[in-house]
Amino acid sequence: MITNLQDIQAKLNPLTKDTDKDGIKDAEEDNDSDKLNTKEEFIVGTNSTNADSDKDGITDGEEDRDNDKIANYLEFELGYNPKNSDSDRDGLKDGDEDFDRDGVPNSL
Ligand SMILES: [Ca+2]
Ligand SMILES: [Ca+2]
Ligand SMILES: [Ca+2]
Ligand SMILES: [Ca+2]
Repeated sequence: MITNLQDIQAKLNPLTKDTDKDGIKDAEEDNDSDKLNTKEEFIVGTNSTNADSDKDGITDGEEDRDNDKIANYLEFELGYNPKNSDSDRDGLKDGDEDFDRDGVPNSL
């Protein structure tokens, strides 16, 4: 049996090389400058060579795939799940969580 994680890692395996030899692995490259690297685009399900995969004028990084008021690229930065509006399943949406505990929700 193959788990989702193993599946993802297997597909990413070829991306561990550094094709353009700039010191950044292919998986970490952001080829289309949409704030998501290749690995992140793979996780979100967007095109790593197109900054606006669905052509709606919003770049893949700025899209909010799970409608939790946090842009995809920020979800990765904060360690949230870009495909789950409540990553820690505590009933509070990621955008309503207060990551840095400054009394202001993430989305503001
Ligand atoms: Ca993209
Ligand atoms: Ca878009
Ligand atoms: Ca989320
Ligand atoms: Ca939560």
